[in-house]
Amino acid sequence: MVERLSAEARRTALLRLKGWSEVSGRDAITRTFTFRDFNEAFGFMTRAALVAEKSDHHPEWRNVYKTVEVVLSTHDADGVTARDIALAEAMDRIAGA
Ligand code: H2B
Repeated sequence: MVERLSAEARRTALLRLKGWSEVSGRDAITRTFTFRDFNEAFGFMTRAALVAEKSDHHPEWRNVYKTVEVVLSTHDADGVTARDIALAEAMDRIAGA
């Protein structure tokens, strides 16, 4: 079982993750990615899904045309853990951010 990050550790991690912020009222982080078109947005989701499945850590996300709204939280820990930070970093890399 992974441990939830302390508020301090989460803040430090978020300083490195540009574009990501805390979800209000919930221990989770969020970022909305905007691409040029649906094709790019879905390509991002496809590649991120492979990373998620391989690491057995899955996003909550919503796609509307060229935007992908992502919320990351570790359900087993009921909060943000190092797994969410690692997936956020992988998503940023995939998006070329
Ligand atoms: N994804 C996320 N975001 N949080 C989890 O706690 C989680 C997961 N747990 N993916 C995994 C799957 C768990 O349910 C399986 C059984 O390993």
